[in-house]
Amino acid sequence: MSPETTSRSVSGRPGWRVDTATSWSPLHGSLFCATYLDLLPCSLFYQTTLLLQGEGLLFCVSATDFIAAAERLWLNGNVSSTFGASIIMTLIQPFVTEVNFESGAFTPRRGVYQRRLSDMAGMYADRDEAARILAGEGDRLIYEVHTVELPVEEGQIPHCTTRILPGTIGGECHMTKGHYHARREQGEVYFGLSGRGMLLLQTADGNASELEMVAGSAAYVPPFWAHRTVNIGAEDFVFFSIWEARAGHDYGTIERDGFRKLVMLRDGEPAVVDNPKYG
Ligand code: M6P
Ligand code: ZN
Repeated sequence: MSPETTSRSVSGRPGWRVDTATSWSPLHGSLFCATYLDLLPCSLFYQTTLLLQGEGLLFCVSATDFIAAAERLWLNGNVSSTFGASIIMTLIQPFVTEVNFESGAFTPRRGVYQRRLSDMAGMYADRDEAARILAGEGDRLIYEVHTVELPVEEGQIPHCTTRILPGTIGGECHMTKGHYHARREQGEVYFGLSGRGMLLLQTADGNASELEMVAGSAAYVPPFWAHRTVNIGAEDFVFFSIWEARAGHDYGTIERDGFRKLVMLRDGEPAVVDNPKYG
């Protein structure tokens, strides 16, 4: 029996197409549902298949969604022992990126985003001073991130460089927004490329840590630790980061509570102090 096929685009994913083929399988009277996701721009390919008994519908846009849907069906007793699934993960071409240790720039240039003072004015302890700088000097660049773009899929390893410009806001050193991983059980590795920085870490249950970083420092961010980097020098602080694709960024918790510690610059030297507004 030749299956009926339908084709549709994936919202928010330009160029992606999903072809769905369904037919009644002669096996066990089950509904055979095959979903193919063809990621055209990168020549990527997923294939997911599932044998369902009785009524069932499975429509997935990623291998992760597929597993979640299959688990739900399994737990709800909608899938019998005829259940079978095969997933072919994304195959992408190997690539190399040249990294400029002073600027953090990637060649070839891939993704870049910038964060300015207006993106994070409320994160500095002295909000009045942040507002004064915005009104006078303008919207200062605080840091920029050079990224590679990879599918958000288990096994992929995103990596990027971050360049934090030197400077202070009300005496507090320029810093990144900072985040927990949405999946708290995922860690990360930072490698210092140039300048002088500090890595602030904390856990939800009260631990805090500060690690100084220079060119050549490899810092480990263990699972469950929120992390923020700070420029404590007079030059740009540039570092390289590597994490697991599905870790995700949870900014909301830090936006709400802040970090336990602040890094101030006093007579050109960093001082780590308690954040009076924490929590
Ligand atoms: C590091 C990594 C990135 C992060 C970047 C900027 O390079 O941890 O994942 O995006 O720093 O930090 P933030 O996302 O907290 O602004
Ligand atoms: Zn992270």
